[in-house]
Amino acid sequence: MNRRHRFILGIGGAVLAGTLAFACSRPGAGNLTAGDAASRVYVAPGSHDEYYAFLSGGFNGQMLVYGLPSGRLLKMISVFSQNPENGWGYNEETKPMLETSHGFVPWDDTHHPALSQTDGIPDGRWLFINGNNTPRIARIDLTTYETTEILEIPNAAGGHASPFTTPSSKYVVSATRFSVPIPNADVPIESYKQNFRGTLSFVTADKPGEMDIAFQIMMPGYNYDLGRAGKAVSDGWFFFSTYNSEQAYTKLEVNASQNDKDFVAAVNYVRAEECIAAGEAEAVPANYRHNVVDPHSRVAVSHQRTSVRVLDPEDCEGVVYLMPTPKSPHGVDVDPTGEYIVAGGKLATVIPVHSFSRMLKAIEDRQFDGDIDDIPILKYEATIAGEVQNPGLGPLHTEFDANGNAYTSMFISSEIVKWKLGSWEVLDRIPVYYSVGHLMIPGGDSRKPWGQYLVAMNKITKDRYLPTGPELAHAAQLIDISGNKMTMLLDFPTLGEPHYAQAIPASLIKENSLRFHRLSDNTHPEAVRTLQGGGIRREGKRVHIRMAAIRSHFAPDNIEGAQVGDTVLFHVTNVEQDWDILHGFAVMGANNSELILGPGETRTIKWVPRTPGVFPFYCTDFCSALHQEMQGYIRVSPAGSNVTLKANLSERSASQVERARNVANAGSLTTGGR
Ligand code: RUQ
Ligand code: CUA
Repeated sequence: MNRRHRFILGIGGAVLAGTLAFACSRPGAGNLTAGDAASRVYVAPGSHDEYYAFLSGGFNGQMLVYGLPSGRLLKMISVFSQNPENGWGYNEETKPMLETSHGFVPWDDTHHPALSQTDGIPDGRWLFINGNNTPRIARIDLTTYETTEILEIPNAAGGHASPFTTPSSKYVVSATRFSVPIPNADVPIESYKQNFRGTLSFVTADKPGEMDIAFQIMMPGYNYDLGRAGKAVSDGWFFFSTYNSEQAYTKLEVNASQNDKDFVAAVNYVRAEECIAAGEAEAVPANYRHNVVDPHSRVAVSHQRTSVRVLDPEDCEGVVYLMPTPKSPHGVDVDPTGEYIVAGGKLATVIPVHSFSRMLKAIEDRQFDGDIDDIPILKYEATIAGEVQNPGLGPLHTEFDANGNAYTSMFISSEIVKWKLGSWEVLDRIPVYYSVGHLMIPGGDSRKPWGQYLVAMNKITKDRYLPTGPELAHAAQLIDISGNKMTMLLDFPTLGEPHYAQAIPASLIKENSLRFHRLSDNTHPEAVRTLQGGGIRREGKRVHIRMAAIRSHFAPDNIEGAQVGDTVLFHVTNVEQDWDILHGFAVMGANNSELILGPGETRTIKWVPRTPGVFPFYCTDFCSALHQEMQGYIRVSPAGSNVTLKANLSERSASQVERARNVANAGSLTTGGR
């Protein structure tokens, strides 16, 4: 038995013997790469990748930017987790971004990146990402590759089916994974059936800085797993998968796997808008935060919100229907035409595909099988378009190419299966290593797939890389889907657990990338614009130091008069106006991280010195040949001392500064004012 087979036995312990026979007899297992795979992912030194790929960071709470086809990691964008690498959530400007109704929450679990869309096609303006644990949605601006806005989702617990955008980016959504008492209350857990409910939140997304809950729809107390907007023919609808229609609250592994079918909830959000306009929604008290970065000062503010509009389907006929779907569905995906709604029943032996036009007809003909909380249940036979037979085991997620093909990830049998929309026949399959969760095709969730590549995001890594102890990097794999047969091109390790990803041709967005922040637009109240612009002042027990950073100097760089018991705030401005010239700032003993300062940006670090002495600070980003000279001292005296407050400002003339900068730059590339 080879390693792969042993592995399948390991993970599939609960799976029947027939399963194993199937997995072991598949042709092609072990055929890792085809002929010229290396040259197809080779991006020569100095050349750029064809695609930006955005992979969520899972339990690291961040977003990762990769180039495809090389699989090179380009950046980690800080979102929900504090990041000492750049001071996100440590510096005073960004701390408000991590405020929630539970206080400061410096971590979350990111799952599903969603590119903004225009007319159902990714447009690369923004990227949205959900926080799964303390439900939140963040907006990342794809000119700065920074998080600019975070909205907390009230009346929810576990923001898993999120954010997934509508074709015009009018809304992104968040459905509660865990049903809870709404509003949350101290009730016995055994009262689940009476007291626990779910919510589907529609969040306005097309106005940067103004994200808000447009409305929530109250739902039965199930678990809501994933969602996709309708598009083209089904524009105006949203589809959510649910499981645990058993409403179990203990040992869900068994108790939530009883029913033969759970549901895909089809939500007509245009109808919801009508009902709300007619006054059918109720304004319910809620406590949640909206955090937003001011684009000019780059200082974040956290706003408290106190109410949310909730719509009960009882008061809005036609807003939600339930489509029975086998069995504990996970993914729900809509094909590029908007006609087919594909579910991934983790425990199902087929891939069920619903038809949007049949669904409309079934609604018209009232082909119902009763209702739940006034939500009609449609007859399975009335909405189903077809079932893919023998696709493999553990279907989870489906994406599409531009030629009418669908690709589904199979968790248990560790493979990607390609099948035809309409005829439902399996066309090809390729093993992946191991236990694939999501897959991603650039544009493969949109009206216009770019196709070409598929990324499999595998949950288990085992022997794919050099071992690094019990915890291994996660294993993504790049597959060429441009031909009839899929070909494995590349393994590339990822950080955290990248559940899902998005990708867009680099040519569409790379020119939008910002090179520096204009100092003249910097409205930060403590910004300095020149080397002489800094200073020091005392406000009671707070000492404010305004400081400029430039190659290769801080101004001021000698500070005296701070005392034990003071809170010292270093407001540092990087006064460079040049691409990729960053400075850092760190002071010894700070219970904090460093600062990293983009060109033209002001950041503040808070330091509470505990003992008298002289403490160095220095630049942490190797900015020039004289980077090691970029340092200074702050003197701290005992409380009540009479040492006067003093900060030396640069006495260097402009020409001296210029000379120092030329020395610093000697031999390195500068990019001028491009
Ligand atoms: S999930 S492996 Cu968090 Cu999207 Cu499906
Ligand atoms: Cu500035 Cu190193």
